[in-house]
Amino acid sequence: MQKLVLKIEGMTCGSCSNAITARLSKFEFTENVVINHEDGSGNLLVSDPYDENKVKIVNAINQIGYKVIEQK
Ligand SMILES: [Cu+2]
Repeated sequence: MQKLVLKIEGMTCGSCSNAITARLSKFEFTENVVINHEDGSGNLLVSDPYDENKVKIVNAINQIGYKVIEQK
């Protein structure tokens, strides 16, 4: 597992962070998903293949109406 740290734009309340958490938790390659709407952060663990899975995660967030502006 590798740690993925995201900066996400567009969250305004707890429902937003819950929606992203629920979406990312559906993936079988994610663990310990923690999304915070107050500072726009996302922290999670991602299993291999890391780069490929990271793209899926970023796309999933963008598809439900938020925007990933930074990832590391
Ligand atoms: Cu909200």
